[in-house]
Amino acid sequence: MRAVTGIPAQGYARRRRQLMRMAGEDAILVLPSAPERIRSRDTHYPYRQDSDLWYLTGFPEPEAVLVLVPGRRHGEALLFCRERDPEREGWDGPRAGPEGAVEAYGMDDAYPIDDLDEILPGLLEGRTRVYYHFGLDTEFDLKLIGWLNRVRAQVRLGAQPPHEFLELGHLLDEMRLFKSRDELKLMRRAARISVQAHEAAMRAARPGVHEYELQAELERVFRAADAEPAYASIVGAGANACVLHYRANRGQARDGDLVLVDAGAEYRGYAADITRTFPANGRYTREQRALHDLVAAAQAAALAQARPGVPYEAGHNAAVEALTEGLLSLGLLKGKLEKTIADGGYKRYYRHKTGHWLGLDVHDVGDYRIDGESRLLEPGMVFTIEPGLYVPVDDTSVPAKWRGIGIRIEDNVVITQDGHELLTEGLARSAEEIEAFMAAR
Ligand SMILES: [Mn+2]
Repeated sequence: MRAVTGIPAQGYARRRRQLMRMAGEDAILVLPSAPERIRSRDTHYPYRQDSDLWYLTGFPEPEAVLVLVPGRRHGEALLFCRERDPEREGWDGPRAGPEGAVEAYGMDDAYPIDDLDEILPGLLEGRTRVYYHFGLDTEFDLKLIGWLNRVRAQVRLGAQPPHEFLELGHLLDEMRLFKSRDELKLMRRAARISVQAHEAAMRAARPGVHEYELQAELERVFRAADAEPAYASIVGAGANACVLHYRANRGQARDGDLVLVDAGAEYRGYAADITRTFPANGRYTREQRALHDLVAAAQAAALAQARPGVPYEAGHNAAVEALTEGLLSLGLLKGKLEKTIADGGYKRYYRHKTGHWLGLDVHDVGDYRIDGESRLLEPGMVFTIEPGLYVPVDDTSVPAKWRGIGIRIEDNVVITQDGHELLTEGLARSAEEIEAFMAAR
């Protein structure tokens, strides 16, 4: 059996060693797989491995637990997983089994998941600190407490139970924030697939098209490239574009409507996250064009801040300033620039932040602020830049021609040694480029 993860086995081993080094010799780290979730009665949602477990093993199966025991002489990286079972495998597909976990996934040792109860208390005994992600999986939290209590019950016989419990994310989130060369290869692939998907949606756009038809175009391209949606694809025509997490995708684009598409592929666990807003008929109206140009200018202003040493928040601040300036000059807002920014007047049309970390999770892990201050950008950080403007359809404070226009432009960047690389390069972005692309379909 062969692991299909996109990262060489040594890459996972290196991550595990780094994590164990940070945790220290007297620690133990416990990482359960994501639980399977029932969709209805006896059918499940498509299974998605827990991002942390995936990051450290590339192991795709449910009912698994990774236990890292730094410095343990008989093996540091242990995986508990389902045993081979020809009868079950006939229904659900092949399992690695403990043998495969060692051979294909490079574990030091592996055991049947059913032995966890018996073995884990012994592994906890003598360790000072437990790293674990508390509160994510209540059922597993209780099991872990049970195993700890089993060790505690042996104290009079000389057992030493752990007495420090630490949030695993303190160590792991920081590692995941900085993408390696192997990870960036997968993220470029996810981005490229997503670019092609957005192009397919633009090609299929026309007055009268249903939102779900465009969703089908996007997801056809994802699946054809061995990828899947990294999150529920958003396809919002007309005023539906103003609903930030619109998911119904049942509306129909009329002639003259814009269509906002926020969709990204997940490839080997890594997400892309792209938004484009294009006219169903291929041509922006004057007002749509004015707002699209403004959002594009805000995105360019934020992108100019994407380089090492600059505070992460500088991008958002630059976008807010550009948007506010533009809204004032178009007459959608009234007042002075500084005051409209300071008192948040712009939030009437721009309610969200300008981006987020991107990786195994679409809203990836990692602190945005450290000791109350925006952290500085460093090479290897990947994030989105996604300013937008949304004029509510019932906003009577502005002329009717502006109402119901929602626009967002979102791209993905990685910080490099001397600036940034745009992962989503090549997809028509400005109003001009989008009109040209749609005219040439
Ligand atoms: Mn996003």
